[in-house]
Amino acid sequence: MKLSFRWYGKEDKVTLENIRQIPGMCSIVTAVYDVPSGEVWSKESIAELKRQIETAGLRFEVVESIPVHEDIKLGKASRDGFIENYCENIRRAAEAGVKCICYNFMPVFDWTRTETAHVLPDGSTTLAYYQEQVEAVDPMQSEGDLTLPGWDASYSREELKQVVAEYQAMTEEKLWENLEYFLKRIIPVAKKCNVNMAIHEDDPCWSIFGLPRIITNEENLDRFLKIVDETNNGITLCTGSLGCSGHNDVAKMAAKYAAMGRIHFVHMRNVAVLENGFEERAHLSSCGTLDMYAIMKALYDNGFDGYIRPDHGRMIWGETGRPGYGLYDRALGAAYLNGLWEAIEKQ
Ligand code: DNO
Repeated sequence: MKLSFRWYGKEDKVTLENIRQIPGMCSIVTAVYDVPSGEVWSKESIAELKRQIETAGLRFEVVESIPVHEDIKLGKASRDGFIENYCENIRRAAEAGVKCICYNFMPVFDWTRTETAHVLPDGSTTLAYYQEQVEAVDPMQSEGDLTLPGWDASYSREELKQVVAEYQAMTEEKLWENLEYFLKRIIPVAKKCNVNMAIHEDDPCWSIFGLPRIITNEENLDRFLKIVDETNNGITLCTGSLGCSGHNDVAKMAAKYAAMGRIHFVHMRNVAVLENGFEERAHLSSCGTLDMYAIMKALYDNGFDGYIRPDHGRMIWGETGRPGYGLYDRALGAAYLNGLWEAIEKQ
């Protein structure tokens, strides 16, 4: 495994120097964040990221994410231009040495939680999703204060209403068609540039606010991988996104897709699955529902050699910052993943 860590660029309170001191660290995971979805990233911005990262003694091999413009997901006539821009971003990232690009195909809303600072019994705070709170929210109606952490803050309320409305008539099958159209155009480019594309599962892995979501379970991942049956068309195995539904056997999926050589990136995080949703927990298996050892072992036994990063951490030791993306708990997660891997390797 190649240990990696997400960094949000110069504005991130967590510095590259902090990240470099985590044992075993190999690559930074980042993106050009100041360009709207659908546009081409300037070569200068990419080169500057690479320079900063390499100066800190790290590598820049993973991009998370190049966002997919809504017109592509909606299958609008304007999609071809956005797809061409997407391909150009793949080429530019590859030129800078990037090997893996994470993205998702969730309509409008990226990862969704209802609380960003839920207090756990030990006093740490975490991200949580409670179904009754989701049901109490109507993104089309609520005013002002409704911004959840994964959402694209660049939408105004009116724009959000409009784009959600455009999805009202969309079925899952139509979304599959639009995904197919996109993949058939980007994967040949990725292949030529020697970059692995790694789709991220929908988080949570079920429909929210009536919008279709399709990258949600084993059956659908099988279908996804067959659309373009090439190594470059792979996945980000996100244990928390899949594992928040009791229906997904994450260790089984890790084994299966690693054996196929189709997992290029792993997000490792533990969740406690509850009757009415889930809470993110510390990485340690006994802190949540997932068997982190079994997942790591499944990856190891099936020859996984891609990138892996500790996913969301809790806020501990008084740290404040971007929910899920503080330093301390993610660093504890990294140390735990190192420990699991070493033990499995030496067994
Ligand atoms: C949340 C992340 C996601 C992920 C995107 C990939 O913390 O895992 O926002 O980056 O879904 O496109």
